[in-house]
Amino acid sequence: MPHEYKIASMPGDGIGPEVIDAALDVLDAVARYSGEFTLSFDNLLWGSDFYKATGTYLPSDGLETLKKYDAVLFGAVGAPDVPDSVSLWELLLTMRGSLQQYANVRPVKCLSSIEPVSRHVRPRDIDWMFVRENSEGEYAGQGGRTHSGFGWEVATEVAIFTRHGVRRIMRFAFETAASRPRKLLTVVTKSNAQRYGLVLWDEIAEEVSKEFPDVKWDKMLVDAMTVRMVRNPQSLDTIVGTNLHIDILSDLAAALAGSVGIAASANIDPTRKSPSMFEPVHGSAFDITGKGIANPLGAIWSSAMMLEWLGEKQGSMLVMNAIEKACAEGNTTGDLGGKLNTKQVTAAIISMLAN
Ligand code: GGG
Repeated sequence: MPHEYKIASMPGDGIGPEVIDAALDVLDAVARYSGEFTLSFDNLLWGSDFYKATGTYLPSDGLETLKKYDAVLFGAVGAPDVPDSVSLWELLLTMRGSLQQYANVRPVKCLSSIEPVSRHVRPRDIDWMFVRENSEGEYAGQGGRTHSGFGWEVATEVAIFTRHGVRRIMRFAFETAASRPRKLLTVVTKSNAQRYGLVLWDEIAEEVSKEFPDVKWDKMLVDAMTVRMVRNPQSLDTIVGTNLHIDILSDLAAALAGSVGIAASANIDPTRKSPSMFEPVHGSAFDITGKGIANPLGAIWSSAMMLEWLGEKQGSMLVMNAIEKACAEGNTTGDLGGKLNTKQVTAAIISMLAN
C-alpha cells in the first residue's frame, strides 16, 4: 500500500501562490509516477489578505490545525501595505517558534549549466549545506522602545543564546556534516565583538565536536566568511551559525550560485513532534507578482526536501534529478538567464521525471 501524507499548503503572499502551484503540480506528478506514496493537500489561505480581512495572520486554532498535518509547504509572506515586521512575526516566526522548528536547513549548489555569478567561483565549488539556528538569537523578539518620537528615543533588540538552544543546533550541524561525504563543518560567529552569546557558541562547538571525531571543523568570523565564500568556496561544505548570520550568508550563497530564486529551505523539528515546514527562501516579490515569471525552483526544491523528510527518498531524488535535467537543457526563468515563464519551467521539470 502506498504511504499517504496530508500536506498543509500555505501559498501566502505575492509570488507565493505562483511558486506553490508549481510545486504542487510537480508533487502530484511525482506521486503518480512513483506510485510509492500519495499526497493530499489542504490549501490554507493565511496570509496578508486574511490579515487585512480578519486582523490576524493565523486563526486562533491555526497552530493546532497545522499539527494535524505531516508537513507544511509554505510560499512567501509580506505585502506592500503591511509592515514587514508584522507579517514576519505574526506568521512565519510564530509558526517556526511554536512548532519547535529549531533547525533551518538551506542547501545551496550550482545547478547544471548555471554559471556562478563570480569569476572566482567554478560551478563545482558550490555544494553547501547551511544550518541556521531558527528559534532564538537575534530573532528572539526581546527588546523594546522608550521615549518614542523624542530625539533621545531608545530601541533595544536583545539577542538571546541559551545553552540548550545552541547545543541542540550544534549537534544537529555536526550530525549533518557527518552525514555528508566531506565531513566538513564551519562554525560561524562574531565572537570577537559579541563576547557573551557568541563566545558561548565557540565553547559549545568545542564541547560537541568531541562527540564527532570524524568531522573536521573550523571557526570563522562572519565578516571573513563572506570573503571566503567568494574567494575560496571549495573549502566549505556544512556551515552553521546564528539565526541572523545564516539568513544573510545563505542569501549571498544563493546569489553566488545563480539566483535567490533557486534557494530552498526546510524548517525542521528534529524531534518530529510537530510538522516541519518547507519554503523557498525568497520573499513575496510584489514587483513581479502576477507576471507569471517567478522562478519556481526554490519552491520545487523545497518540496523535494519535504519528500526526503517524509522518508520518500526516491521521490525526492526523482524531483532533484528532474530539476537538474531541466536546467541542463536551458529550461530556466529570466533570473537565471533563461527565457521561460513559471509554468513552462514547471512543465519542463515534470516532463523530465520519467527521463
Ligand atoms: N518564503 C519565505 C518568506 O516569505 N520569507 C520572507 C522573509 O523575510 N523571511 C525571513 C526569514 O526567513 O527569516
